[in-house]
Amino acid sequence: TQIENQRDTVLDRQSSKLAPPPFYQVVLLNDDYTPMEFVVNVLQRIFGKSEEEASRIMLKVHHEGRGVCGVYPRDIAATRVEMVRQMAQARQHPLQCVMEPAP
Ligand code: NFA
Repeated sequence: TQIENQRDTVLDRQSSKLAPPPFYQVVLLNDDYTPMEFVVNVLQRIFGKSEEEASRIMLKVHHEGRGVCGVYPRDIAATRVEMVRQMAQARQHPLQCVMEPAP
C-alpha cells in the first residue's frame, strides 16, 4: 500500500542515507580585493550578525581562506548565497559565496 511504501522510503533514507542532508552551511571565501568593511556589511545585512560577530567571521575568512556564515535549510541557504552574489556584483567585488551540506 501507499502507507507502507512511505514507511519504507523513510527507513531507506535513514539506513542507507539516500536522501540529501536537510541542512546546508553557507561559506564565504577569501579574495584579495573585496574590502573588509564590505564583507562585514554583508554579514550584518544578509546573515543578521552583530558588527562584532561579523568582524570575527570576516577576519577568519581573511586569515584561513573560508568561514561559515550560518547553517540553514537548503532553500534559505540558496537564497542567501544568491543575495551575497547580488550584493558583490552590484559593487563589482569578486567576493565568492557557496553552500555545502552541513557535516
Ligand atoms: N582579503 C580581503 C582584503 O584583504 C578581505 C576579505 C575578507 C575578502 C573576507 C573576502 C572575504 N581586502
